[in-house]
Amino acid sequence: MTVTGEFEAPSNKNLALGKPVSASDSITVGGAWGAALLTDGTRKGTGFSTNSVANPNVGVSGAKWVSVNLQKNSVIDTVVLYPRTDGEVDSNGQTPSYPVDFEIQVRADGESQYRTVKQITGEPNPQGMAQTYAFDAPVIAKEVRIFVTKLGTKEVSDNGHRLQLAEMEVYSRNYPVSIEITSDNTIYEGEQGQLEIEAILADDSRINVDSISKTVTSSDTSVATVTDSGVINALAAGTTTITVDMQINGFEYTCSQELVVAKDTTAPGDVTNVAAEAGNGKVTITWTDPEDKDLDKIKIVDEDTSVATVYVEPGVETATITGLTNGKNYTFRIITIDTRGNESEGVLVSATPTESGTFTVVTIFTVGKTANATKLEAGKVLDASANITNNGAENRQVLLIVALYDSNNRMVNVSYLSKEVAGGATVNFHAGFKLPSDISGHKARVFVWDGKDIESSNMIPLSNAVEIAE
Ligand SMILES: [Ca+2]
Ligand SMILES: [Ca+2]
Repeated sequence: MTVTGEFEAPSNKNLALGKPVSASDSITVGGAWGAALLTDGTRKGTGFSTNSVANPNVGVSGAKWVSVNLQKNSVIDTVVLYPRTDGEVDSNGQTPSYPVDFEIQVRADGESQYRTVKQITGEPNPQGMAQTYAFDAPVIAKEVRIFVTKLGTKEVSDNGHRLQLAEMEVYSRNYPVSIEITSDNTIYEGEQGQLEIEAILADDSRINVDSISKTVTSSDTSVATVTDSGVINALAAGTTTITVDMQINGFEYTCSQELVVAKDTTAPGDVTNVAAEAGNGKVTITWTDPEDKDLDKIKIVDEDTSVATVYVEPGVETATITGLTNGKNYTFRIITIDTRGNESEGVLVSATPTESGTFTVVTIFTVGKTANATKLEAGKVLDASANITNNGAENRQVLLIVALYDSNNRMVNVSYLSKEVAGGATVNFHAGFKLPSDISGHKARVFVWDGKDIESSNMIPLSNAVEIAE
């Protein structure tokens, strides 16, 4: 048995045939001229024609153009233009109205601007012969436009110059032979991926064909689903086959790829730049998050498990742990967790909350005759006017202290007042002393200590310390 059939070679398919035509302007003369005649398959005789202009140098602003809409994104690399061959000639007996300076421009679906793929200047008279224009490389395009800035010679009997063509054809000479999925074939559970597809051309080069419409399916949608635009949602660990079916230039192409959805067992990186600042019954921890994209939470765990675990969202990079016991050393482990629950080893940080935030000290210093002094002066009298506020609710018996320290940080002079300060109250404390003749490396501090007198004080600071130095 003999089977005969006709196969159209992809490289010989005229993609413009029968497709809609638009133009800067065109004339219609029944049976002779009209825009539709540019793609009607008749390569001889009359065809498409613009109106006439007196000056053939129309430039960009007056450009004459004609465009074929291929109606879907296609892979193209060649345009063939057929001049009119109806016997009319110019004054030299040559073909009239064939463009001289022009660009071949293309536009893909969704693009607002045409882009130039070939520029032709000073095109010689075609003398009735078809002219082939091959691009440097194949492109994806839906519309193909001939954009003319200089028109050809005028027909003897015509009033002016026109753009006239008997036919326009568009080809994919270096045509797609097959398609291939080029995106990763492994994706983590819970993640989203984007399928990427390339066409392999007759000369083994490749072109990305993501912008050409396609049907994409997943053989096991419990493992991963995929949309026709190629968005993969990896749902559960396992294997599925992704199949792409697409039409390029009217021919069917298909390819499949096994996609592995893997469980993510890698924890995010640990936090960095960790610091802890102790407060009254609290510790404030700061850090820098790791860069991991799947970072879900920061978990702060007390190593003694005496404090409830705290969870912090990425980007916050700070947490204040409250309700802590003053004087007790706490060690916290700062752990990073990803969206799959993988936890990092963690980073340890320690701090001891103190009551130092119970009182607030605001002091104005006077040194000699200098009010609002900012530095000590040898032999002068230092006077500190301190406003001391009890931030707590309880009345407290405390020491209000002005102390002078030498360069070895030894207390060399001190004035203090033992006082009960009511909860919420502010007291003014005025104290001072004459500074020694040598004050190198000295500093004076104003602060609050726990206790009734210097001898019995446990020296636990209850306030900030205000300082003035040499
Ligand atoms: Ca035609
Ligand atoms: Ca991970």
